[in-house]
Amino acid sequence: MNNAVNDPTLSPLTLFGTGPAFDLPDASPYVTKTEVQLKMANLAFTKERAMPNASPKGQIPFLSDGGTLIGDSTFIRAHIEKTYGIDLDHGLTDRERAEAWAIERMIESQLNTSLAYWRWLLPENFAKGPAHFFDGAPQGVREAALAQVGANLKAQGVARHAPDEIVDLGDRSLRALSIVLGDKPYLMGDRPVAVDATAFGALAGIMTPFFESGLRRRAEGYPNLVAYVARMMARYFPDHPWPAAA
Ligand SMILES: N[C@@H](CCC(=O)N[C@@H](CS)C(=O)NCC(=O)O)C(=O)O
Repeated sequence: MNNAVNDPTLSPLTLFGTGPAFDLPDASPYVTKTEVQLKMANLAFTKERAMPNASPKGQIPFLSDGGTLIGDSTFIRAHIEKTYGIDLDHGLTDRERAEAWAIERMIESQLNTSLAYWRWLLPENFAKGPAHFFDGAPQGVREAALAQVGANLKAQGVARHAPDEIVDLGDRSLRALSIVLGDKPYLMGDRPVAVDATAFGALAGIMTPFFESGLRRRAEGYPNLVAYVARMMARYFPDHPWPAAA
């Protein structure tokens, strides 16, 4: 799939990600974020599968805009806003923009590391999920990738805690999101803005019925977050099957 990066027959905007997996529109919360932001921006794009090593930053997502590659979801957002004159936070005050940025940083620096922990370092989740990224790869690649993710999560800090501590820390972010959302349809009000894409990617990734985890159970304890994920799924991925909110 990597050679798709240079395929001139692709439309000017091509998003490279993992593709649908784990009962999600994309396995990666970051790819989901970017995919939703491209939809929010009303930009036509195609989506292709790629491995992280095809990306300029060694991670997915990355975007090709007429052959120029942009890596990292936050820089992709900045690129599309600047290049196409779009403001994904249109209508927000400076203070609301600052709050949205702080919420996004909480999700990506904290909640997503907990998501990754349960997916990769809980053996039964790894076996049914990420292990299959390496089906067909030479012997030893799967084990090396798992060791690398484990080392990354230890360096980041999350994997130094006990499992119940990781759930408790993740729950603090879930609770914060639930309180910020309140009874509004979207995090910052009546309309979805950029941070909703980030939150949706993370929360759907945590709540997918595909994986069992203590974090998923905590997330399911926030009815407004459950309804929010269902609302975002119906809006941006209307054809994707997803459990209806109670
Ligand atoms: N800061 C990056 C994070 C992206 C990220 O963590 N992507 C993961 C998949 S969910 C990845 O490509 N991991 C492979 C690696 O780090 O080697 C962004 O916002 O795009």
